[in-house]
Amino acid sequence: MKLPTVFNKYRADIDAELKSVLAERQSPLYDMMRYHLGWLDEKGNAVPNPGGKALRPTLCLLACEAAGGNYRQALPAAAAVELVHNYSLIHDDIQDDDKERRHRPTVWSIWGKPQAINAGTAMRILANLSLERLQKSGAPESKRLRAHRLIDERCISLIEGQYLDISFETRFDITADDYLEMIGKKTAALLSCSLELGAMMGTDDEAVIKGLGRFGWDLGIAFQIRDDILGIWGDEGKTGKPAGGDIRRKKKTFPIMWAFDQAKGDLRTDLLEYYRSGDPTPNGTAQVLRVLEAIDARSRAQKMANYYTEQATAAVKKLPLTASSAGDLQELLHFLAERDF
Ligand code: GRG
Repeated sequence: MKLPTVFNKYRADIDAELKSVLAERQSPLYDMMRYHLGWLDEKGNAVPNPGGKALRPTLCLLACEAAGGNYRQALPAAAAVELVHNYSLIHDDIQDDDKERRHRPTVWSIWGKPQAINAGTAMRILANLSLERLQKSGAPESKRLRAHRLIDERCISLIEGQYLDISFETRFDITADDYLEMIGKKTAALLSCSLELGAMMGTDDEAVIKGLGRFGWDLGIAFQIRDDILGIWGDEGKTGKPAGGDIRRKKKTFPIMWAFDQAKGDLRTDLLEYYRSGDPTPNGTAQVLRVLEAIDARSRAQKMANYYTEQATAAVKKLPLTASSAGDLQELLHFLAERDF
């Protein structure tokens, strides 16, 4: 499965904008960021590494065009959401003790946790400074302030979502609503924000801004459920994350939440035995995989992702969007809910 071509459409502009946000900053602190973003290797040499997919800035610029705007005006907002996303990844890798991301050692595993916290936190602040550039790209003051508020609100959601995610690791009573609240905050909030910001830069029509935000929310839920599927059954070579990693870390992802809801008798006993025990073992992982198979958790999770894909489509169907961008948004949505990496 390949990335849809829309990911290439704005990539050069996104990278150029991100590079210019970091341009005047020479301390090695910023080289940790450049490493994480895939521009440098750990010794500071330039490398041709794609880093991440740049999903959030792509959605931001697409939303701006879909709303009838010139995507260049939204570039500072696109860079801001990518910086927020990457800040959250640097901190998430520290919190989860993950040694690899995007097929490379994580920032903390090279420079240590204290310096990685510095790099992540400074990156979060750079997102605010990037938004300041909206002024130069022609956005009125009111929209710049609104963009700041929206980013701050969604960042708080992100952290609340991360809080819930970590607190769920030791709980066995997570309901579907609890799970949806957690992924709404952890994942959908920033994706929705990316589209809302782009739409705001493209139009004053509140129905379009809200509609694209809603699309982003539902897309975010579908995206996270697919991520949960990959976190258990994904191919390590493709995802860059260890197979079964979410089971070892005792994450309450969709399939596991569903298993706690559905598994009865011996299946439930096996599940509880693993999740109540101390250190995860390969046998324990196999035991959980058997339970998941018995209750058909994988197809149930995919059905749920497909449901949110349909909801996302419904959210934008009636909006007056530019036809080609609306088509690109649909293509992206389906890719995200069905991807294998
Ligand atoms: C603020 C510490 C802190 C955490 C916030 C967002 C988050 C919570 C943690 C990041 C890790 C995580 C599991 C996020 C969920 C969303 C997700 C699946 C991120 C991966 O996004 P991609 O696929 O990544 O867009 P690339 O590598 O392409 O940029």
